[in-house]
Amino acid sequence: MKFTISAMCSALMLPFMLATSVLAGSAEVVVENAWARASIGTSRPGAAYMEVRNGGDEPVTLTALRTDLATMPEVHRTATDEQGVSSMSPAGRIVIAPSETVAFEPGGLHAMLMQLQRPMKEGETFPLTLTFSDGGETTVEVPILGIAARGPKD
Ligand SMILES: [Cu+2]
Repeated sequence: MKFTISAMCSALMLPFMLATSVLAGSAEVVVENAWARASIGTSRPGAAYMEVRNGGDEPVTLTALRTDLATMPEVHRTATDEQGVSSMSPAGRIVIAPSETVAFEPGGLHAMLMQLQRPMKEGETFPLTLTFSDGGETTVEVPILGIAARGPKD
């Protein structure tokens, strides 16, 4: 699955720069292989995974997430310490270098979907919007897989 972006936001905010910014920055970001696991109800947060590729020739910075599925979506990073105990915390801004792909995957970066507004049901999809520091946004439609899924190709 492949989704391309709308750079409408940056175009609206910077009309006078349009001539030079049309194919720059977050407009060159492509989100691929997005997926999420079904949830049991809404009491626990959900998580979504994807690959975010910067096809441009300048760094882009992912600053925030937005979705109608969850009131508080946030980029988290899971880390495992020497004792094998894993924990997760907000990852902050994610800088993606030119031509680089950042993977959101189980055990690493993930889109934490806190305060779910409805259960995540297998077979359904939800829109997830990635917001970048240059004002651009990318919205991807995330398919919800089974509760035990480990990736989009399982
Ligand atoms: Cu998390």
